[in-house]
Amino acid sequence: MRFKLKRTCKCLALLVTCTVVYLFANCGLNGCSGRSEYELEPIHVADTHPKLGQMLNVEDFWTPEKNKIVPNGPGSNGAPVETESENQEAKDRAYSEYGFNQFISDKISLERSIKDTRHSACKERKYPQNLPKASVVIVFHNEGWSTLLRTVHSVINRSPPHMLQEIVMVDDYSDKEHLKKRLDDYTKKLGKIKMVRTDERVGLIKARSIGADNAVGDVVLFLDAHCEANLGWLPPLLERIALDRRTAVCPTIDFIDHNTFEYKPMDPYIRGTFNWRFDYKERPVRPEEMKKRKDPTQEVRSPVMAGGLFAINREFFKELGQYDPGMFIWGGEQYELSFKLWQCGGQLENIPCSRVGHVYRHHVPYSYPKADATLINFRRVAEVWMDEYKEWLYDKKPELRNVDPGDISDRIALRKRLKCKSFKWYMENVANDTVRSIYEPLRASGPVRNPSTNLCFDSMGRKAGGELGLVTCHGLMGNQAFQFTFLDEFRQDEGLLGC
Ligand SMILES: [Mn+2]
Repeated sequence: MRFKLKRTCKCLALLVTCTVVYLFANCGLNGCSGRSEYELEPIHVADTHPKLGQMLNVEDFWTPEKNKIVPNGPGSNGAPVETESENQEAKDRAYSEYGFNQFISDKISLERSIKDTRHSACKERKYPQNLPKASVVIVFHNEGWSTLLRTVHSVINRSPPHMLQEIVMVDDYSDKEHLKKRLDDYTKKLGKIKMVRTDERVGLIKARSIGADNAVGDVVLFLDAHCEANLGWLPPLLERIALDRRTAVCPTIDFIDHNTFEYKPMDPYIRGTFNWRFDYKERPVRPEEMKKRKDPTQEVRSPVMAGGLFAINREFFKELGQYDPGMFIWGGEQYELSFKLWQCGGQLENIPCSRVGHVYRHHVPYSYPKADATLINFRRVAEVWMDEYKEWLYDKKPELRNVDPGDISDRIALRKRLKCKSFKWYMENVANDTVRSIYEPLRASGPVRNPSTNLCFDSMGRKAGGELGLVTCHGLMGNQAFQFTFLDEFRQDEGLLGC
């Protein structure tokens, strides 16, 4: 998955700092009326669904004896595993080879238990018995043994067997010995595994297309090669697609620490979006929307997917032209998919009750032969899907103007054939309250002053993620200039933060 984590983290950290300051300023110690805990009101209490058959709790879909999850041992229940100082060298080697602490991963059971991070209402909720079958597609290139196989085992152990058609593993030309015969022999014993190998390095996007072409299930479900599917993860995804074949869904992505492999829950009530430099961003559901929600299990409409983990009806995916075959390696494909989903009659949702942990790498440990791949991909997205709004992107990322997008006539023909809506429609109806830009009007800007002390918030020149200071107001803006946006964010100017 292509998270620019460092940068995202810094910006998120600053946002969190600012939000805390903002909430404290507005709500004080007595709490505020923002995001309160839901009343428990499960909506799926019926015993049968008119089309999809008997309704059951996830735990009742299959016999628990078949669930081989290992409850004890290092890392069980998602606990962190520390590296002893004498193993520092092995850890460093693992980082440079894999981009995360594969040394520690190898010490943890391939079938370890993890925390059930779902809201309690998810466990109460019932799901239909007759859901479509998923083909899980996992692309890998020189992945470590234990992270790859833990992904596979977690899918097999935590999916109702009658909902899992197969796991299509696509080896994008790995050269590590453990990913050859040893992997073939191992996965043959597991059953349900289809191994596909490319005969040259094709990159993530093409490898995923190859995976989808080899899938036969009703739904194609993409996962990264270093994930852990959590309890009950599959039915909530498949249900949404069963109810509307043009809905694509993303699980809530939990956080697996790249050093200790600790499994941590993430906020499920978030929406994916972007800025005008095409950095992927996440924004919480607005407080007024949170108040309207009746049920904590309810899906969250999302303008953009993160890209690594999602599920879609296989036929609908074909109708949408799958991944753009003119794109290279990775980067930008999540925008193409998300924009066309929305513009061409589909929709995209994040599902709070479906949880999948993902190891966020420290760095990508291998290089790609094509340095400008992401820029080409961005340019293709802009030219095909964004109409006049492409100028907003080019203003912020001027190097895109000089990139040759290649032949896009097929994609434009696809957009015409599917009678897709304009990007303006997308901006006004889908991404309307999530895209932050210099174009967005502010509610307020200027210094934040306590009149009785004449002290002002001050960034103290610290970078994103640093602590705010409180110093005498100088009235010169600079480090004391803040903005309050219509997205309820309290922040400094985006340009100053470099995010
Ligand atoms: Mn990843």
